[in-house]
Amino acid sequence: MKILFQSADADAQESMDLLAAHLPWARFHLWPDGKDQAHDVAVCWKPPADFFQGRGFRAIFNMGAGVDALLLDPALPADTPVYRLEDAGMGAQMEEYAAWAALTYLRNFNVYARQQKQAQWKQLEPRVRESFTVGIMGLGLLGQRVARYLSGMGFMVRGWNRSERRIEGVQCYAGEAALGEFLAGTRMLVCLLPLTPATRGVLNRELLSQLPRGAALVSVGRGPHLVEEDLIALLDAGHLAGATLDVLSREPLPPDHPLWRHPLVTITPHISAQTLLSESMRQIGDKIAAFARGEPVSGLIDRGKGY
Ligand code: NDP
Ligand code: OXD
Repeated sequence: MKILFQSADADAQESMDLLAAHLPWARFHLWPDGKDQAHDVAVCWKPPADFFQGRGFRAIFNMGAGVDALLLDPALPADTPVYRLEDAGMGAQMEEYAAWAALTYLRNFNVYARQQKQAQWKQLEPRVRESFTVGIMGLGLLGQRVARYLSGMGFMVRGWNRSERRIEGVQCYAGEAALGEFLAGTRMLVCLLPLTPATRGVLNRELLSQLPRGAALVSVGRGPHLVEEDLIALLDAGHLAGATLDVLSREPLPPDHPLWRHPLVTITPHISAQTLLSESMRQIGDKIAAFARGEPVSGLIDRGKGY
């Protein structure tokens, strides 16, 4: 089997070497080496415009959970199966990130950080996590992990998803009709949806206004879910108390973007769940080995749904 390996990240060679160690029987090229040869399989992350042109891959393995950028590539062959990373060490990180945000908003640590800048010594009313409800949009692999983790910590947790879910300790809502009820009781909203035509711009003024006054937003899915000017307007109006944004409409976020300096906004550079090379390459190695044996491979993207 011949594998064309491409990564926009600096550690492309290291990643490919790790994968090659799992698949000693395969032959590898690191893009753009071997670009004029035929390959059976592509392993890629943020491929350049000419990566798919005229290449008859039998399968494509995405080195990430989200495939939104890949599916927008006009040269992506329509009938070639695309597989994504499933958790691969990202779930534990997402749990930590959501827990950090939940504790921050529960205990007003963001407010105390602002107060410190003004040498202000002022205690706020205490709150307990049993009455602080975290709502998670998207109960897929990562959303379910976050839901279970926060529920285990003692937070009230609810989740909203396209299809019905049953998760112990988590109040589950499904479909558009249940969205309003889900939002009305959510103090901290975590977005873990994939980016698709149906979810682009979903975090807009209309939706965020349905959260109770004083709620917070944690955006960790993809930047284009959020209409950033709507968020700023709701923060400035006092409807939302804070936003923790790990994904932005433009990454890196330009230095002059108003979100950088907004007092109620915390920004991290797309690190809520980073790719762990060793776990990711082991998983992709297992997927390619199963594919080579003609066995079913998990993590297949449904092109119709867009994730
Ligand atoms: P999954 O595909 O496992 O889960 C997606 C979930 O979203 C599914 O439960 C799906 O519902 C639900 N969903 C999809 N569309 C809609 C919709 N229109 N309305 C309601 N629910 C919907 O993905 P993962 O959990 O693995 O990852 C989620 C996203 O997290 C990724 O797509 C990626 O964008 C982002 N991500 C961000 C990272 C970061 O560092 N910031 C790291 C990794 C991922 P159903 O069950 O019905 O299909
Ligand atoms: C992913 C990501 O989708 O890192 O895997 O954002």
